[in-house]
Amino acid sequence: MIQSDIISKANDAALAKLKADYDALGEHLDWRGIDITRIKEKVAQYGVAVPSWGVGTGGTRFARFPGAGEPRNIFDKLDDCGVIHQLTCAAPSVSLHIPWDTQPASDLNSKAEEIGLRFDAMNSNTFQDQPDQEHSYKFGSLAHVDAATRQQAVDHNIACIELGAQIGSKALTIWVGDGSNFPGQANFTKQFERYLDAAKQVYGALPNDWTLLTEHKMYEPAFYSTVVQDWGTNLLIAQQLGDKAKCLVDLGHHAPNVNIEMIVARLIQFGKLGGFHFNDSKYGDDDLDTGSIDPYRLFLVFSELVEAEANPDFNPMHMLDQSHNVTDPIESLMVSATEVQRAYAQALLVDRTALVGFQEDNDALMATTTLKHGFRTDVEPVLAMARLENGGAIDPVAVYRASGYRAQVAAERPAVSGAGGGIV
Ligand SMILES: [Mn+2]
Repeated sequence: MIQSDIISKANDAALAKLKADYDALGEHLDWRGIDITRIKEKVAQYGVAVPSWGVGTGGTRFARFPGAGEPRNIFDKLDDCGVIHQLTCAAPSVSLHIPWDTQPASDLNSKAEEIGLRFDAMNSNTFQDQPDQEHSYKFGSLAHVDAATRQQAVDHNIACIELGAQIGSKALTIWVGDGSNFPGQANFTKQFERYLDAAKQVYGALPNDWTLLTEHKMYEPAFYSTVVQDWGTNLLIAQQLGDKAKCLVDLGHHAPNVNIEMIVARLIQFGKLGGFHFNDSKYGDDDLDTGSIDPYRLFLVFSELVEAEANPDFNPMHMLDQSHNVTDPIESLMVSATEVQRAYAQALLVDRTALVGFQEDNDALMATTTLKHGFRTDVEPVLAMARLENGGAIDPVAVYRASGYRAQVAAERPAVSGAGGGIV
């Protein structure tokens, strides 16, 4: 963790400017009928989960270029996640990936308690083979033609639930790579029937207060067809399984130009939006940093979420899921957590009464201008003030760099090989 005097010294130096910016923004929002304190309080309570695998350098199927001080195990990863939350106060939970992070529950719990983090959704892995595994997932897992392979995948998912139940998790996220690479290779209908049958077995093992999140992805690793390829198939799964099954929307898992915010609205309308994986993309599922390509789309997604906030039962899970190939993962995740918070704050600023009026009057221009007014507002002083008051850093990246954390862990954690592809 970062020494508190490093944070307070940097905050002291930046405080006068922040106060001036915050007061100016407060006055501006006051003219718009918005109480800045209310926005700050909502932002301060907002948190996004960090994926344990995100603190390691990612890679592509061509290469991986690891950075210094790569985490060696889940305990190193939790240390890095602790730094992200310490400085941003926006990432209070970590999502584990099994079997990569498998450790005794008591050890995971004591480490999480030591650094002040909680555990978010569990993630199963049936898209690669483990050394001790009896049946290969080369041709699929939950939808495999072989019953024993399907059973192995079901058992693995149930083991994820059992570990998760001991560490305070309340959800299992399933993403499978099952699909095909050639027309005719798989029977679409039979393959999906096998998937549903296996998923029902996993669902049957779910505790009552848990959610099963299924994640769709258009393509990769199967490049001709994928079993859970889009939100339509995902919704069918959630409807078939039951009330505890909901859809997870990964922003990178759609065709280019797809209207993701509208998919979000549809899933909300029918009570089937379970959660998000935030990231950004330019062409395909390239897992770029959240908000780095299309922050307006992120804002539009949050605009739908803010509208749904009035329903007290609406509580989707929020997680970052992106691959860091050329940056320090801690820096990327800190910036991304802040970008998600920013989109939320901007969406809170939209005058929804005025927006409804313009929609009813078919005034397209004023409706879109009203919506965009939220996006155009620089909310950085609100975010920074929320961080400061929660004990974080006004400028997390600057404090992180000044702390020397990366050099310190690089001295303790041996360099790792760059061979092999990373998780993407
Ligand atoms: Mn994802």
